[in-house]
Amino acid sequence: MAKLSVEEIKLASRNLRGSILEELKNSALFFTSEAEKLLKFHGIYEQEDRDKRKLDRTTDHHQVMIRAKLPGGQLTPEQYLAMDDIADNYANGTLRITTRQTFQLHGVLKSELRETIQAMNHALVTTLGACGDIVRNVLVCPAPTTKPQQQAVQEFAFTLNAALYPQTRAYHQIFLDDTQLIDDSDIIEEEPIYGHTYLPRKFKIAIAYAGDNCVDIYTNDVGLVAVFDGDTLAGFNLLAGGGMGMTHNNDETFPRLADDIAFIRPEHVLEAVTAIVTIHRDYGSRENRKHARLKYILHDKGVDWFREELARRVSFLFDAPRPVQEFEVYDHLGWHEQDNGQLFLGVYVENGRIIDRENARMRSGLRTIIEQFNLSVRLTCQQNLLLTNINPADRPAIEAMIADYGIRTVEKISKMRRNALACVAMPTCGLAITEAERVFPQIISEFEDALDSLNIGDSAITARMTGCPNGCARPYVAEIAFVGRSLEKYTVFLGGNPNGTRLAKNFLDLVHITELVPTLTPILRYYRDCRNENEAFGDFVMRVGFDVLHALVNDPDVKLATGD
Ligand code: SRM
Ligand code: SF4
Repeated sequence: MAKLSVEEIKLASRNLRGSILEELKNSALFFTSEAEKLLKFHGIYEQEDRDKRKLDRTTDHHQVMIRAKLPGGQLTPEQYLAMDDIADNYANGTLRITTRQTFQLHGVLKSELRETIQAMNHALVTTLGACGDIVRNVLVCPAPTTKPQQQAVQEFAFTLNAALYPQTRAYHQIFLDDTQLIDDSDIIEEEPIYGHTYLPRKFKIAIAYAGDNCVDIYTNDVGLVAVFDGDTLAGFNLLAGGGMGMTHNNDETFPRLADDIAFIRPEHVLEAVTAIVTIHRDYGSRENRKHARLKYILHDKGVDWFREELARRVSFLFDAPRPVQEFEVYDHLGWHEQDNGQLFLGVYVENGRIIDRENARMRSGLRTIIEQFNLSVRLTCQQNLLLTNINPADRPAIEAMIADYGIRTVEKISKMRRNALACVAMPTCGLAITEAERVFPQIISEFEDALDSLNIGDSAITARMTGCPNGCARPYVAEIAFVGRSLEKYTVFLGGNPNGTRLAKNFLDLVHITELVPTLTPILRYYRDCRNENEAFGDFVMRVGFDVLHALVNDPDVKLATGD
């Protein structure tokens, strides 16, 4: 039988039901490919442990990854502790903070999938819409605030999440409600925004405060940049058409930064964003999934067309985007005062993996601190975590516990490590061509050695690594990026800027993992000698140009205007 397209599967699925329920009841170790496609909408990816598969091809190694949907990355202490329990009871004993402010669990078995989802929902953590062709987790700057106007900005993550939530009861019926295991084929809910085939592809929204790009706003399908008049929230600069994913050797796919579209008032946010979602629904390609993101509509039809189409779909007039201050990126790590007299502590989590290792028991440490001091948690888009609402009197005790558990404080790591991001890649990601999360700490150590030997160890260069070109760690806005290309080889991108507002460019292809840092070391030396005052590495790269840098890489002794 011919394989169904994703569009056909969605259409026939009765609002994302398909055969998931029947398949959950059978004893097969994995799902059919149709069910697997629908499971994504429920926040579930079927995967295989690729390490185990390599070692033993005679045994089945299927498992699932589950992604929570946590607007703004916010968790109560109870929710954090529940997720920590679930990681032990059903998953691989780790919690993985994603680049979009939420948690993933890896290694859950099909036979325990329903129980796992139920345990999460019991803690009021849903997974519906965390993946799939739908609006994903809505990002917002996680820094805690009690200022009403700043809170209002953060609230939009919840408002948008609720308004763009799918109406289907499939999730509830399949995973949660034991009394409803009935044939519900006649019950098809209205999906007023999505329709029965949902969106052509995923759709991502982020909210930032003007001046702080901690959410990488320009890489989202829709970005909202909060603009203040004094203390009052005046409205938002609306951005559209950002995205990172590309495919090697396919020029029709490319990373793209969002365009500045308009300035809109707070009361118009919901209407404007919903209208953009419907533009994607109606104009996104249903034939070619590689060309189905909103960014390609903007690229193909142009920003003027997009503005006109948006104007046709909303009931208000919008203004031109307002000029705002330049972005910086605050990672919110370390100790900070909240504006209510309490403190928050940003904890660095290497590549987002909360795990107990021999000399650093981060998972146990965080669990104990959160439990003992009843701390709420916020996850960040840099894969870190904020412990919030800390009584200042508890600070010494928390500091002592952090030290006892071997958790590194931000003062103890280099600026380069602090800024680094890597995607999950091996062994769970089915699309990974190379390693990322598991090797990047070592690559950063090599960078640290190289920078130290050049006496520029305090350089805050932003470096990111992904195991394939899909761009899950947003590599194409980093100053240095390594993107998995073939076995142990990477494409090197250079030239993004520290505030995430410029795309990096393809600098070198097929560089072996052992050669990544040695290849770039002559450029780091040249940077040390020839940079302007306070010039960032990415800005330097763009100023001197790739021709010069290629010459340097080909012959590190080439005569350039260097100091040594
Ligand atoms: Fe991603 C697919 C992991 C953020 C672009 N991403 C995947 C899958 C599900 C692989 C798959 O389809 O089988 C990965 C699961 C790996 C695993 O084992 O856990 C995966 N993506 C991740 C996470 C966990 C990376 C991380 O290390 O944190 C991030 C989860 C975010 C979340 O909580 O929702 C993650 N993915 C991103 C981002 C960054 C962002 O959104 O800010 C991007 C680039 C932005 C964008 O969407 O353009 C991104 N992921 C992709 C793509 C390429 C999409 C495209 O337009 O071409 C894929 C492949 C696909 O969808 O076909 C993908
Ligand atoms: Fe997997 Fe590629 Fe995303 Fe990394 S960038 S998690 S390898 S899909």
